[in-house]
Amino acid sequence: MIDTAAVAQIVDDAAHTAQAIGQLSETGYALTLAEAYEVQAWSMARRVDRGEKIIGVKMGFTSKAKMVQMGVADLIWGRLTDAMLLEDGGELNLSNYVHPRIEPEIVFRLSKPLTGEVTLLEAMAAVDAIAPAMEVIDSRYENFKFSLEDVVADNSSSSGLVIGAWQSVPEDISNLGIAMEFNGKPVQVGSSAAIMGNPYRSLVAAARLAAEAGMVLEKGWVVMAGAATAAEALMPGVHVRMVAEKLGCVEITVNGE
Ligand code: OOG
Ligand code: MG
Repeated sequence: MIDTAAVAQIVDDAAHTAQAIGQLSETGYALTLAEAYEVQAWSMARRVDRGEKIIGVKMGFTSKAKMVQMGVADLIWGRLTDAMLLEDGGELNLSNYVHPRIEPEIVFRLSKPLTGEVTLLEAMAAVDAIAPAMEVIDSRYENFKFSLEDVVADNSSSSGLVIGAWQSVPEDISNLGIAMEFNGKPVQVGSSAAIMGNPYRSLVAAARLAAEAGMVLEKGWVVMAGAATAAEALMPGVHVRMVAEKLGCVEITVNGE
Protein backbone atom coordinates (compact mmCIF):
# COMPACT_ATOMS: atom_id res chain seq x y z
CA MET A 1 0.00 0.00 0.00
CA ILE A 2 1.31 3.39 -0.96
CA ASP A 3 0.99 6.17 1.63
CA THR A 4 -0.79 8.66 -0.62
CA ALA A 5 -0.65 11.46 1.95
CA ALA A 6 3.15 11.14 2.06
CA VAL A 7 3.37 11.21 -1.74
CA ALA A 8 1.09 14.26 -1.70
CA GLN A 9 3.66 16.07 0.40
CA ILE A 10 6.28 15.44 -2.30
CA VAL A 11 4.16 16.90 -5.12
CA ASP A 12 2.86 19.74 -2.96
CA ASP A 13 6.39 20.73 -1.92
CA ALA A 14 7.47 20.66 -5.59
CA ALA A 15 4.56 22.92 -6.56
CA HIS A 16 4.97 25.20 -3.56
CA THR A 17 8.69 25.76 -4.13
CA ALA A 18 8.59 25.55 -7.96
CA GLN A 19 11.23 22.80 -7.96
CA ALA A 20 11.05 19.99 -10.49
CA ILE A 21 10.96 16.39 -9.25
CA GLY A 22 11.43 13.02 -10.95
CA GLN A 23 8.31 11.30 -12.23
CA LEU A 24 6.63 9.36 -9.42
CA SER A 25 6.25 6.40 -11.77
CA GLU A 26 10.04 6.34 -12.22
CA THR A 27 11.05 6.93 -8.63
CA GLY A 28 9.42 3.95 -6.97
CA TYR A 29 5.81 5.12 -6.71
CA ALA A 30 3.72 2.88 -8.93
CA LEU A 31 0.39 4.56 -8.32
CA THR A 32 -2.91 3.26 -9.62
CA LEU A 33 -5.15 5.91 -11.14
CA ALA A 34 -7.35 5.83 -8.02
CA GLU A 35 -4.28 6.35 -5.82
CA ALA A 36 -3.14 9.20 -8.08
CA TYR A 37 -6.45 10.99 -7.50
CA GLU A 38 -6.03 10.34 -3.78
CA VAL A 39 -2.59 12.00 -3.92
CA GLN A 40 -4.16 14.95 -5.74
CA ALA A 41 -6.89 15.25 -3.10
CA TRP A 42 -4.35 15.15 -0.25
CA SER A 43 -2.01 17.64 -1.88
CA MET A 44 -4.82 20.09 -2.62
CA ALA A 45 -6.08 19.65 0.96
CA ARG A 46 -2.63 20.85 2.06
CA ARG A 47 -3.18 24.03 0.06
CA VAL A 48 -6.62 24.50 1.60
CA ASP A 49 -4.97 24.10 5.01
CA ARG A 50 -2.64 26.96 4.01
CA GLY A 51 -5.68 29.16 3.34
CA GLU A 52 -6.43 28.59 -0.35
CA LYS A 53 -10.04 28.17 -1.41
CA ILE A 54 -11.31 25.69 -4.02
CA ILE A 55 -13.06 27.65 -6.78
CA GLY A 56 -13.76 24.88 -9.27
CA VAL A 57 -12.22 22.21 -11.44
CA LYS A 58 -10.27 21.92 -14.66
CA MET A 59 -10.66 19.26 -17.29
CA GLY A 60 -7.68 17.98 -19.25
CA PHE A 61 -7.08 16.08 -22.47
CA THR A 62 -10.51 16.92 -23.83
CA SER A 63 -9.01 17.64 -27.26
CA LYS A 64 -6.93 15.57 -29.69
CA ALA A 65 -4.41 18.40 -29.95
CA LYS A 66 -3.60 18.12 -26.24
CA MET A 67 -3.56 14.32 -26.18
CA VAL A 68 -1.14 14.25 -29.10
CA GLN A 69 1.12 16.94 -27.61
CA MET A 70 1.44 15.14 -24.26
CA GLY A 71 1.08 11.50 -25.34
CA VAL A 72 -1.78 10.84 -22.90
CA ALA A 73 -5.20 9.79 -24.15
CA ASP A 74 -7.57 9.77 -21.15
CA LEU A 75 -9.69 12.53 -19.72
CA ILE A 76 -8.28 13.90 -16.48
CA TRP A 77 -9.33 16.59 -14.05
CA GLY A 78 -7.83 18.75 -11.35
CA ARG A 79 -8.81 21.28 -8.72
CA LEU A 80 -8.62 25.08 -9.06
CA THR A 81 -7.96 27.41 -6.14
CA ASP A 82 -8.25 31.17 -5.70
CA ALA A 83 -4.47 31.40 -5.36
CA MET A 84 -4.11 30.25 -8.97
CA LEU A 85 -6.05 33.23 -10.32
CA LEU A 86 -4.11 35.76 -12.36
CA GLU A 87 -5.54 39.12 -13.28
CA ASP A 88 -6.79 39.68 -16.83
CA GLY A 89 -4.32 42.21 -18.30
CA GLY A 90 -1.93 41.60 -15.42
CA GLU A 91 1.53 40.14 -15.10
CA LEU A 92 2.75 36.60 -14.64
CA ASN A 93 5.89 36.12 -12.60
CA LEU A 94 8.01 33.35 -14.12
CA SER A 95 9.83 32.68 -10.85
CA ASN A 96 6.64 31.16 -9.43
CA TYR A 97 6.84 28.29 -11.93
CA VAL A 98 9.15 25.50 -13.06
CA HIS A 99 8.63 25.55 -16.85
CA PRO A 100 5.19 27.07 -17.46
CA ARG A 101 3.16 26.70 -20.62
CA ILE A 102 -0.07 28.48 -21.52
CA GLU A 103 -3.12 27.29 -23.41
CA PRO A 104 -6.46 28.73 -24.51
CA GLU A 105 -9.49 27.63 -22.49
CA ILE A 106 -13.20 28.24 -22.15
CA VAL A 107 -14.59 28.52 -18.63
CA PHE A 108 -18.13 27.88 -17.40
CA ARG A 109 -19.64 29.43 -14.26
CA LEU A 110 -22.21 27.29 -12.49
CA SER A 111 -25.49 28.72 -11.23
CA LYS A 112 -26.49 25.43 -9.64
CA PRO A 113 -24.74 22.32 -8.36
CA LEU A 114 -23.97 19.54 -10.81
CA THR A 115 -22.88 15.97 -10.19
CA GLY A 116 -23.32 12.46 -11.58
CA GLU A 117 -24.77 11.45 -14.91
CA VAL A 118 -26.24 14.61 -16.43
CA THR A 119 -27.48 15.28 -19.94
CA LEU A 120 -26.03 17.92 -22.22
CA LEU A 121 -29.18 20.00 -21.62
CA GLU A 122 -28.88 19.70 -17.85
CA ALA A 123 -25.24 20.77 -18.05
CA MET A 124 -26.15 23.76 -20.22
CA ALA A 125 -28.93 24.74 -17.82
CA ALA A 126 -26.46 24.87 -14.93
CA VAL A 127 -24.26 27.49 -16.64
CA ASP A 128 -25.04 31.16 -16.14
CA ALA A 129 -21.94 32.68 -17.75
CA ILE A 130 -19.02 31.75 -19.98
CA ALA A 131 -15.64 33.43 -20.28
CA PRO A 132 -12.57 33.17 -22.46
CA ALA A 133 -9.62 32.04 -20.37
CA MET A 134 -6.08 30.77 -20.42
CA GLU A 135 -4.58 28.12 -18.21
CA VAL A 136 -0.98 28.16 -17.07
CA ILE A 137 0.12 24.55 -16.86
CA ASP A 138 3.37 23.77 -15.12
CA SER A 139 4.19 20.12 -14.66
CA ARG A 140 6.24 19.64 -11.53
CA TYR A 141 8.02 16.76 -13.29
CA GLU A 142 11.37 17.20 -14.99
CA ASN A 143 11.14 17.90 -18.73
CA PHE A 144 7.33 18.17 -18.53
CA LYS A 145 7.18 14.36 -18.95
CA PHE A 146 4.67 12.19 -17.11
CA SER A 147 2.45 9.13 -17.14
CA LEU A 148 -1.33 9.46 -16.73
CA GLU A 149 -1.00 8.66 -13.00
CA ASP A 150 1.89 11.11 -12.55
CA VAL A 151 0.01 14.04 -14.06
CA VAL A 152 -3.19 13.29 -12.11
CA ALA A 153 -1.21 13.21 -8.84
CA ASP A 154 0.25 16.60 -9.83
CA ASN A 155 -3.21 18.24 -10.01
CA SER A 156 -3.22 17.68 -13.76
CA SER A 157 -0.44 20.28 -14.19
CA SER A 158 -2.77 23.14 -13.25
CA SER A 159 -0.89 26.17 -11.91
CA GLY A 160 -2.55 29.35 -13.03
CA LEU A 161 -5.74 30.65 -14.52
CA VAL A 162 -6.63 33.96 -16.11
CA ILE A 163 -10.32 34.51 -16.79
CA GLY A 164 -11.66 37.21 -19.13
CA ALA A 165 -14.91 39.13 -18.69
CA TRP A 166 -17.91 36.88 -18.06
CA GLN A 167 -20.36 36.78 -20.96
CA SER A 168 -23.99 35.81 -21.08
CA VAL A 169 -24.24 32.34 -22.55
CA PRO A 170 -24.23 32.37 -26.38
CA GLU A 171 -26.83 30.16 -28.01
CA ASP A 172 -24.29 27.85 -29.58
CA ILE A 173 -20.70 27.41 -28.46
CA SER A 174 -19.97 24.23 -30.40
CA ASN A 175 -17.81 25.84 -33.09
CA LEU A 176 -16.25 29.11 -31.92
CA GLY A 177 -12.99 30.24 -33.47
CA ILE A 178 -10.14 30.52 -30.97
CA ALA A 179 -6.72 32.10 -31.39
CA MET A 180 -3.83 32.58 -28.97
CA GLU A 181 -1.24 35.22 -29.83
CA PHE A 182 2.28 35.88 -28.57
CA ASN A 183 3.15 39.55 -29.08
CA GLY A 184 0.33 39.90 -31.60
CA LYS A 185 1.32 36.88 -33.68
CA PRO A 186 -1.01 33.86 -33.69
CA VAL A 187 0.76 30.85 -32.19
CA GLN A 188 -2.25 28.54 -31.81
CA VAL A 189 -5.47 28.65 -33.77
CA GLY A 190 -8.43 26.33 -33.35
CA SER A 191 -12.10 25.92 -32.62
CA SER A 192 -14.15 25.05 -29.56
CA ALA A 193 -15.32 22.07 -31.63
CA ALA A 194 -11.95 20.49 -30.81
CA ILE A 195 -13.18 20.14 -27.20
CA MET A 196 -15.11 16.87 -27.46
CA GLY A 197 -17.12 18.24 -30.39
CA ASN A 198 -18.80 20.69 -27.98
CA PRO A 199 -17.32 22.15 -24.75
CA TYR A 200 -20.52 21.32 -22.85
CA ARG A 201 -19.56 17.65 -23.21
CA SER A 202 -16.54 18.43 -21.07
CA LEU A 203 -18.88 19.79 -18.40
CA VAL A 204 -20.97 16.61 -18.59
CA ALA A 205 -17.76 14.60 -18.10
CA ALA A 206 -16.69 16.86 -15.20
CA ALA A 207 -20.00 16.15 -13.42
CA ARG A 208 -19.53 12.41 -13.90
CA LEU A 209 -15.89 12.43 -12.72
CA ALA A 210 -16.77 14.62 -9.74
CA ALA A 211 -19.43 12.10 -8.69
CA GLU A 212 -16.92 9.26 -9.01
CA ALA A 213 -14.70 11.17 -6.58
CA GLY A 214 -17.65 11.71 -4.21
CA MET A 215 -17.79 15.39 -5.09
CA VAL A 216 -20.35 17.91 -6.26
CA LEU A 217 -19.50 20.73 -8.68
CA GLU A 218 -20.78 23.54 -6.51
CA LYS A 219 -22.91 26.53 -7.40
CA GLY A 220 -20.57 29.44 -8.17
CA TRP A 221 -17.67 27.17 -9.16
CA VAL A 222 -15.87 27.53 -12.45
CA VAL A 223 -15.25 24.57 -14.73
CA MET A 224 -12.47 24.87 -17.29
CA ALA A 225 -13.30 22.80 -20.37
CA GLY A 226 -9.77 21.88 -21.48
CA ALA A 227 -7.58 23.40 -24.16
CA ALA A 228 -8.72 23.26 -27.77
CA THR A 229 -5.13 23.54 -29.02
CA ALA A 230 -1.66 22.53 -27.90
CA ALA A 231 0.05 24.60 -25.19
CA GLU A 232 2.94 27.06 -25.74
CA ALA A 233 5.98 27.56 -23.51
CA LEU A 234 6.04 30.95 -21.79
CA MET A 235 9.05 33.20 -22.27
CA PRO A 236 10.18 36.36 -20.46
CA GLY A 237 8.49 39.53 -21.69
CA VAL A 238 5.92 37.89 -23.95
CA HIS A 239 2.43 39.37 -24.15
CA VAL A 240 -0.14 36.60 -24.51
CA ARG A 241 -3.65 37.21 -25.74
CA MET A 242 -6.41 34.73 -26.37
CA VAL A 243 -9.48 35.63 -28.38
CA ALA A 244 -12.58 33.53 -28.82
CA GLU A 245 -15.44 34.23 -31.19
CA LYS A 246 -18.53 35.57 -29.32
CA LEU A 247 -16.61 35.53 -26.00
CA GLY A 248 -13.99 38.23 -26.41
CA CYS A 249 -10.42 38.17 -25.22
CA VAL A 250 -8.19 37.73 -22.23
CA GLU A 251 -4.53 38.65 -21.86
CA ILE A 252 -1.47 38.50 -19.67
CA THR A 253 2.14 39.67 -19.87
CA VAL A 254 5.07 37.61 -18.64
CA ASN A 255 7.55 39.54 -16.52
CA GLY A 256 11.17 40.01 -17.59
CA GLU A 257 12.79 40.68 -20.96
C1 OOG B 1 -1.92 18.25 -18.52
C2 OOG B 1 -3.13 19.14 -18.45
C3 OOG B 1 -4.02 19.08 -19.68
C4 OOG B 1 -5.77 20.43 -20.96
O1 OOG B 1 -6.36 21.51 -21.09
O2 OOG B 1 -5.90 19.51 -21.78
C5 OOG B 1 -4.90 20.25 -19.78
C6 OOG B 1 -0.77 18.84 -19.30
O3 OOG B 1 -0.90 19.06 -20.51
O4 OOG B 1 0.29 19.05 -18.68
O5 OOG B 1 -4.90 21.13 -18.96
MG1 MG C 1 -5.83 22.99 -19.69
